[in-house]
Amino acid sequence: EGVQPQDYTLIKMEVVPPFPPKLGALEGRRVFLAAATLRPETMYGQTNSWVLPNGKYGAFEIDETDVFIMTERAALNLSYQKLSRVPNKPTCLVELTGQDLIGLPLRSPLSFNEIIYSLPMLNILTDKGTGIVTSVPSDSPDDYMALQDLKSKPALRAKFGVKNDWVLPFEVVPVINIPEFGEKSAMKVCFDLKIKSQNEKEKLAEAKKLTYLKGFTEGTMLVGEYAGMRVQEAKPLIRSKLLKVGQAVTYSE
Ligand code: A2H
Repeated sequence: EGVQPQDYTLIKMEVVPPFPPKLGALEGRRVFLAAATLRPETMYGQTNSWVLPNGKYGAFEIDETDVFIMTERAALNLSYQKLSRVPNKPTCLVELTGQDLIGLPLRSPLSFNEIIYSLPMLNILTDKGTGIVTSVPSDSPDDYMALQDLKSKPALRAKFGVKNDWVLPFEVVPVINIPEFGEKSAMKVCFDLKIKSQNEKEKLAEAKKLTYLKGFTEGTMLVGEYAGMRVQEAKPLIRSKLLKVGQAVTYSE
């Protein structure tokens, strides 16, 4: 954890029923993967969610109806932020591993893809955010390379039981134009830096720095309610709207 508090937006990615046997105890509840993001304005371009296959997760009671799947650490933080049925104490209904979550169909706010799937990523940190990440390959180099790896490596899909239909139909969806990098900035920067896989962490850190800063300062929205607006201006508007309609909550750590 850094010195500065980080203010995330938790995107409520709804698990589409019927639930698989592992989630059977949650039947009748509204169950969400709670994904921590710093880029709520990119949610139009979601293609999947990421989980750490051997990571430990739980299904935690947020209120009478809603259940969030995330790490226990995040559930504890949320319980101090009034997001727990029992104040200051997380209630875990089901213990889960990341592998249990792979292949869950999700309906996520603002996403042009109506149904997306939960997929494995190996670079997820369990001591940051919720341990669940929503994937926007147009604007995140990490997401772009992890999705490319799954698309191009049948053995990687097989290793984690990932079906072709959860990955192959999903293309990069343009969301933001950056003058220097175009409308698929993550793809362009990964290509320019000759990044070959999600394992090239140093190069990916460089790619992230380039796209993250330029996206915020020079990016323009291409889609959605605020198409044509600068990212700087659109970001707080999109975030507020997601919070207001109950499709997201704030989370700081
Ligand atoms: B961002 P910071 Cl489009 N492990 O969301 C690894 N990465 C995690 C994580 C975890 N436990 N929790 C969150 N993240 C990712 C969107 C996005 C993000 C875009 C572009 C850049 C970007 C879609 N993925 O992040 O270390 C989440 O991915 C680049 C920094 O707290 C979250 O925002 O600064 C970001 O990292 C938080 O990283």
